[in-house]
Parts: sequence; structure tokens; C-alpha cells
Amino acid sequence: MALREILVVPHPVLKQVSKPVEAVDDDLRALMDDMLETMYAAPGIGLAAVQVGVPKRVIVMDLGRDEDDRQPRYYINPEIVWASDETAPYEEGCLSVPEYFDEVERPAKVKLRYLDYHGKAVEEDAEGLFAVCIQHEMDHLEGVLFIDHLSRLKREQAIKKVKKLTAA
Ligand code: GNR
Ligand code: NI
Repeated sequence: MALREILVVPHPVLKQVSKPVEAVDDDLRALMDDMLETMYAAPGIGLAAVQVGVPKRVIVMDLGRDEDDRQPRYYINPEIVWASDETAPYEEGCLSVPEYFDEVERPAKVKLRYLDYHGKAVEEDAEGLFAVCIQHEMDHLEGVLFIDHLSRLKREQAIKKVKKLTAA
């Protein structure tokens, strides 16, 4: 396993649309293992492959509270097959937009379909923080960041803040 570098705005790769995975094999599992390690080190609760510069439709996540209670989750080629009309706001952050947080409104509940770590097709319902996180991660697969849901002014302020932070 190895740590990978997390890309931050305004890196152009973050705007790419990620490509579907064709085979869930050992190479892909090695990428997911690296992503999980990188996410834990950051630390974060989710990570899309494009954030480490690999534009494939792969997400890792762990909503567990601490190091003794790890619950890694892997989502390959995820699709939202249903979303609630009801929405909910959540104060979001992103490892690719460090130290900036703002409220985003999204469907409160979604139903997902995806391939797991072993390539098995799974359906799962999501709500609460899980629903927020999977929608945030799936936006990354389309080249969309949470700041793209904000006003242009707020988005520009966020990018300016990150540029200042990363110039140091
Ligand atoms: O670590 C993360 N925390 C978080 C908090 C609120 C809403 C979404 C997230 S995802 C983020 C990690 C990340 O940038 N994933 O793409
Ligand atoms: Ni993010």
C-alpha cells in the first residue's frame, strides 16, 4: 500500500468525467487500498479516484468514528437509481478544497447500485451522512465539486483561499 497525492483546486484533472471500470481485478483493488490509506491519512470520510489523479469511477469511504472501528466501503461504477424529493442541508468539506466548508442541499435519501470490492453487484439505500457523502463522491466522478453547488462568488472565494494556502 502507498499514500497518493490528493489533487486540490484548481487542478484540471478534478474537472474530468471519470471512465467506467471494466474489470474489478487486483490492480483495481491495489488502487482502492492506496485510496483508503490516503483517505485515512488525510483524514477524510470519502475519496474518489479522480482526487488522486486516476479518472476511474471508483470511490472509497469510511464513516466509522475512529481507528479502532474501521468500516471501509468500496463503490465501483456507482449509480443512483432513485433519489427522494425531500432534500436536506449539510455543511460539506472536500479534501480537494482544503479548509473551506459550506452548506449544500441534496436529496435526503438515495438508492444506489454499484460493484463492491470483489466485483459483486449490490443495491443499497443511503440516508443521513452516508447519503451526503456518496452524492458528494459521485459528483467527483462527473468532475463536479461541492463548491460548484454554491454561488460563483463563494466558489471563487474558496478557490482563492486554497491557492493562498497551497502557495505557502
Ligand atoms: O472528508 C470529507 N468530509 C466530508 C464532509 C461533509 C461532506 C462531504 C465530505 S467528503 C470529504 C472527503 C472528500 O473530499 N471526498 O471527496
Ligand atoms: Ni470531495
